[in-house]
Order: sequence, then C-alpha cells, then structure tokens
Amino acid sequence: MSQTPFSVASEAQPTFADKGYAVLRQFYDAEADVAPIHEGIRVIVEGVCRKYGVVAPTATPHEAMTLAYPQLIATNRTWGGEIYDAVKQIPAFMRLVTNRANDEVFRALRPGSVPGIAAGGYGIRIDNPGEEKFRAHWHQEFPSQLRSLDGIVFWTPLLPLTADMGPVEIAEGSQAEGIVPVYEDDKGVGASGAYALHLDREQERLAKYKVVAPLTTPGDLVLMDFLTLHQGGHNRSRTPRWTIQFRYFNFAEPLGVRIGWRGSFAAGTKFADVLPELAVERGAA
Ligand SMILES: O=C(O)CCC(=O)C(=O)O
Ligand SMILES: [Fe+2]
Repeated sequence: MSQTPFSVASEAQPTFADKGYAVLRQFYDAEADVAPIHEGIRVIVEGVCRKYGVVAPTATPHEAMTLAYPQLIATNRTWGGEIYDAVKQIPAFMRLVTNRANDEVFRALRPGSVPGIAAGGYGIRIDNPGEEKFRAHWHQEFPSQLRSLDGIVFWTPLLPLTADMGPVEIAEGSQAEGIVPVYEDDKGVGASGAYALHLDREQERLAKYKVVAPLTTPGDLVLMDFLTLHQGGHNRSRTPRWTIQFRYFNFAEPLGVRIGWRGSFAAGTKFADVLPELAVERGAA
C-alpha cells in the first residue's frame, strides 16, 4: 500500500525541524494534479495571444509557457501581468492549493497545529530570464505573510528546473536565526512591498549557513519554514521559470492568535502596522 501524505511528511519532519526545509519527491501526481494546471495555462496564453493578435505556438502547455509567453511579453510586458493575475484563478491550481494532502503535510510537520491557508498567499511565479526587479531576494517568509510564526511555504515547479533557471536557494538551518529585523529600500529598481524589504546584516547572517538549491521537477514539493532564509535564484537560462507557491499557517500558534492571523503585503497590509517591532532603520541594529 502506498504511504499516506501524513506518513510521508512525518518521515521528513526531523529533517524539516533541523534544516528548515524538506523536499518531498513526486508528492503530487504530475498527471492528475499538475497536468490540468498546465492545460489551464495553455488555454489562457492561447486566448491572450488571440486577443492581442500575436501569432505564437500554443499547441502544447510547454510551447505556451516557454515560447508564446516570452513572445507576448517581448511585444508588451503588461500582457505578462494579465497572464500572471489570471493563472492563479485556474480551478485546477486552486485544487492543488486546497488539496487535502497539504493539511496532512502541515499537521505532520507542525504537530498539534490547526492548519489554515494564507489568503492571498498563493500564486504562480513567472521569473523571466535576467529580470531582477521581481526576483525574490533573500528573505524570511514571516514578515511578508505573517498569519502565524510557524507557517510553511509550499513550493512546486511547473517546469523541470535546471541549475541555470535559478532554483530556489535555501540557507540550510537558518530558521535558527529566529525573526530577523528588516528595513525598506527599493534598491534603485523601483521594488515595492515585500520586494523592498531587506534583512538586517544579511551577508553576516548568511555566511553562517550552507546554501542549497534543490533541482526539482513537476510533482516535487519543497517545504520551507516561515523563518528559513531563502531567495529565488537568478534565471540565466532562456526559459521563463514557472513555479507555484502557497502558504499554510497555524490557527493555534500564540503569535498568530495575538495578531488575529492578520496577513501582510499580499493582504494589503504593511507588516510594520501589525508588528512594528520587526522594522529597523538601515544599519541601526
Ligand atoms: O523561487 C522563488 O522565486 C522564491 C519564491 C519564494 O520566496 C517563496 O516561495 O516564498
Ligand atoms: Fe519566500
């Protein structure tokens, strides 16, 4: 008999607690769970091409994601935003986000928890080659999502990731830092919201940890503690990097209870209005 999601995640729990992340290979069924999302993306990209009169290959999801999408944004970058906002509303995507297996993973990794899905904390990233403005640089999830201190990021790719596509980079064991203060700086690239937050004494903290960048393929699931330092790798390939993220949190965790499970940027709130003690002046700490 195949293992349950709960038992798979229970086996990973000691590693997760120690390293602040875990990789569950082929946790989702690539055919049953992921292929319908691919098809949903294909149909949307095809429709946007038709709408704007762009002639590009969309016969397969792979063509739509890797050929038609770059062709669209090369013509007009805002059409990419239209697709980005649309794809997170594909029913098959929401079925993955709300999959019962996710609650089981959360309960196995956070014994005694009451799992919640972070509203606004789910989406599909499309990281284009060489595009720095929207890259997720080193951060902890907690300030940009809040909800509860012991939340978990679920991260799963829609295309097989190669090293040059910039797999997510994780500072192994860095959840041990606890909550790291942050300061705001747009770094001269017009970054806003979570993209403008920077870790206090970032390089000094990162120097203590080994950075890993697991290569994953559709169906694989990467789980990260809300306090683990991580960043999106640089996409140096010629292919847009399509990946899914969503977050679960714990209704029973005391800090979450204290802040009323409020969210952060994705919920239209600034973290500093909810937890002012997290913000520092640059270089002040
Ligand atoms: O892989 C990436 O681009 C980073 C995504 C991220 O920070 C997250 O999933 O929370
Ligand atoms: Fe993140």
